[in-house]
Amino acid sequence: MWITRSQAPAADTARAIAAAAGVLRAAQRVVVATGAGMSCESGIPTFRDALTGLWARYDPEELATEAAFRRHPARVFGWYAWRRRLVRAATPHPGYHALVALERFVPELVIVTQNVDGLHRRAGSRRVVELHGSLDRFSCVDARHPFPAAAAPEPAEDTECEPPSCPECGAPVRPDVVWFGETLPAQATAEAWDLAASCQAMLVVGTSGLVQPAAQLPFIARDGGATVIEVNPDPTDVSAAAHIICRGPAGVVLPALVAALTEGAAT
Ligand code: BV8
Repeated sequence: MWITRSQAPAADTARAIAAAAGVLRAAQRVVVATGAGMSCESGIPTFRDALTGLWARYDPEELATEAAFRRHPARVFGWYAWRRRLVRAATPHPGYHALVALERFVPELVIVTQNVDGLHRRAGSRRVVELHGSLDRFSCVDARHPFPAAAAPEPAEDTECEPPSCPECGAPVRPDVVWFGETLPAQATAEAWDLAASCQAMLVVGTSGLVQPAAQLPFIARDGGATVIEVNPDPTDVSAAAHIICRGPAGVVLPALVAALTEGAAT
């Protein structure tokens, strides 16, 4: 694992990383809670930044809700097709690979993500809990009959795109993501809440902590006695729950964390 001088974290962040490594070294179960900030060094805009170009004039609730899809199915389906194309063109940055490497140092490591881009799995992380669904799955909007992703239209340019119809019931097909006002998948939620309440350490990477109920996880972990470690270049609503704060980008801090654990293991 190499770190160039320009990528070396600032002194106080280096101290925070050393402290975080100490906590991770002693932990049996570690949860890594990630948000859109984890993906942006791979060129995937954060949720709010995804409202650019054709989509700039809409607010999230106008694109990521069932009501918006029923009102403007081609606009919403087109937005998701655009985001799928962005994700397909992206590659996991060193921070993702560092989380895969971290599995060697921790008996049990689980990623709990708000992201729908599938990059953790693509990087090779073994246990990933997707709280808000995935861009790679589809189902019809009424009965949620599964629909093969390979049959989902994907226009080459940023344009509105009519969703296909469900072969079983004829209803329009939607991406299998959790829209605002929709409840999270029951199994993923139960697993995430259980893991948060029983882990010894939680790494919170790249989330503003604004979207509920996912934003509760760091506080559940803290109340459960875990050490909460935030990785984010900016302060957030989660910072209040954090014991250790690593102010820096995921693509720099996470490799530095693994380097500290590797050095520690060598001495
Ligand atoms: C629900 C999938 C039951 C779709 C998404 C209580 C109070 C207030 C509001 C509510 C509440 N309960 C429910 C709500 C409503 C709502 C909500 O929370 N609204 C917010 C906006 C106030 N929640 C819901 O609707 C949830 N459902 O509660 O159901 C219910 C039902 C009806 C009525 C009541 C309750 C469903 C929420 C899920 C919505 N779906 N995604 C899609 O992607 O299209 S949310 C989506 O946006 C993402 O999945 C993610 O969760 C969120 C974006 O947040 P972040 O990931 O945190 O990203 P953000 O851009 O905000 O921040 C990026 C961070 O990264 C920043 O801090 C930045 O500094 C940092 N960063 C930048 N670069 C880097 C970095 N960090 C590290 N490295 C870097 N390089």
